[in-house]
Amino acid sequence: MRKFIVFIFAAAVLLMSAPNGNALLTVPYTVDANTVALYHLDSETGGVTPDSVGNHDGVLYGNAQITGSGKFGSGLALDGNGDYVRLGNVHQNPVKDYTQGSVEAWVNLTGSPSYMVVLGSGTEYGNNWDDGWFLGRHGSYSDKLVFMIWNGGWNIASSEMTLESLVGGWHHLAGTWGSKGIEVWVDGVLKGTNPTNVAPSNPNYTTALIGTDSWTWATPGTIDEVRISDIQRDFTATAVPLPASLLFLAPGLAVIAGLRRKLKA
Ligand SMILES: [Ca+2]
Ligand SMILES: [Ca+2]
Repeated sequence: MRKFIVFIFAAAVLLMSAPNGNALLTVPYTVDANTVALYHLDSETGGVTPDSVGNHDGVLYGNAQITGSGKFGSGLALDGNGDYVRLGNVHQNPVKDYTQGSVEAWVNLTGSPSYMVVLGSGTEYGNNWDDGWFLGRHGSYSDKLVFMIWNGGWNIASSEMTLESLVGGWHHLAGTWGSKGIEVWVDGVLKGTNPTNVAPSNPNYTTALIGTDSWTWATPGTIDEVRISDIQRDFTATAVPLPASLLFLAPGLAVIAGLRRKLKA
């Protein structure tokens, strides 16, 4: 009997510390205190898709459309040529902390062009000057997925993963900047860090863009669940504590075991 109780207790402890994956990557996000903008990309009205925070709705351009095949519900389908969503400057109106941040999206790529931007910011589409963040591939630098921050030049964190390895199927891509340096994440794994603690140099950038940048470097595929935050998010697959009520399982099972012994006796 004592051995049984020890076993149940050990099982309960094991359950409590078991890695359940990052719950943040298994369900759509909800707005929290650090959410600057959040796009579920589930709907659009008159070519405008809502920002769940409510300050910066996105405007669809080109053949961009909301289709039923998103990561969560519907998503944003882009044909890789002239399709994108314009968000405006999400760090103004109201002013948000720009010294640190995170940008992220779910992406199901249908191709892997040499120059491709999932999330970018800077001047207007077609004006050929990025001065914010860049999550994608810059063919002049490498064939890898990178996250870059502009501050008089690009500060690059490389995932060391080719875009080709990410084509087909959903992947969660994220970049962060701040005291932890510049980070690039893929599917809840930190793939690369540049230790430079630097923020984008222009808080008055013209616009953030989904699926492209000012150079019109387009992402072909479907994008979903775009979130911009004013902290460095941690996307690590972390243990999710079980409810404390499960602690009572151990003595409960022990009591049941005791009753069975008594019945047998
Ligand atoms: Ca969605
Ligand atoms: Ca198009």
